[in-house]
Amino acid sequence: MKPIDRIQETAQKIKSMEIRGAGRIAIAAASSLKDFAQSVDASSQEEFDSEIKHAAQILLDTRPTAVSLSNAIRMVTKSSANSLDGAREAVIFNANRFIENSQKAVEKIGQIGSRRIRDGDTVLTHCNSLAAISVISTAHKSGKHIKVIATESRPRFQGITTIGMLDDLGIETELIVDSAVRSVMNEVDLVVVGADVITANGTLINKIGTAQIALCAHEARTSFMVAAETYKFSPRTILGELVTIEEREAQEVLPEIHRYKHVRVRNPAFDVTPHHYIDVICTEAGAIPPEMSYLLIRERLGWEMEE
Ligand code: RI2
Repeated sequence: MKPIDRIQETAQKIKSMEIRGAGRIAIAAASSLKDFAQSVDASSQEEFDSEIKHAAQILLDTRPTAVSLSNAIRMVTKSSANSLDGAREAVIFNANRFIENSQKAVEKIGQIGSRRIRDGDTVLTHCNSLAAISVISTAHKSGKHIKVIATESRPRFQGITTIGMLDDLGIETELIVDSAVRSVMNEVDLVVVGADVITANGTLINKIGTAQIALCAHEARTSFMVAAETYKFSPRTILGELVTIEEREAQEVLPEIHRYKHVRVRNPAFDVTPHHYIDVICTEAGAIPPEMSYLLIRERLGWEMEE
């Protein structure tokens, strides 16, 4: 298979959600760019740079919301090399560093976030987030007895992946339909969710249904935690850019849609949770109030976003 075909293959897997989860798509993009840099033919640095740019664009065009993808690609392709070999090595080095840091970040988030879970707590989670599961599993491994309530997360049922992972770890779970969140909220001590994007003012963009859960938690005075690596924060929102919410195909919600003449299915994959419903964002750089997102972006992700 040609190097660019392997990029196309990874892009297709990200698009179809065979590879999914904001962190996992970022790692997949980094690792496929590394593989591409190692194998693509180029006779000059200019040619190599333009091949990498082309490959990066194919990966970027897969899913429009998760900023992890564009942050990962920016971090992996950034280089000040002035030779062909140097440019190749830079991509390989950056990709390895990104993947390693990202795995370490999930571990660190687990250590930080799990301090907020007490022995005997009931934790509610939505969708399937490795960062959120790290918080839960670290609490469990430290000997705290916890119960997890997981939503199904229609239409793609990522909640089933979550209960499978927690079950393998020996953690007791209860599965609920998404609309049962209010019915159980009074039994919940803490909600923990992941993030697809966090904006400069601490607004969260995450799996559809998250905003309703946050609203419920707020009304019930239940703590709401976001677990997110720092590369889930969006530098472009400092420049005023709005986050695009991915709208996926109708068949995910209603496979028999072709039977109806006057029905349109709406299938936004993500929704927007205002920062005042969020108690804390646990990152590998520490637990921060959402209002500190602007500073975190400046400090960790920089300003130069024009490229
Ligand atoms: P981690 C997922 O998106 C969910 O919205 C989840 O909360 C988020 O990515 C973060 O997941 P999707 O790919 O990076 O299922 O924490 O649409 O694993």
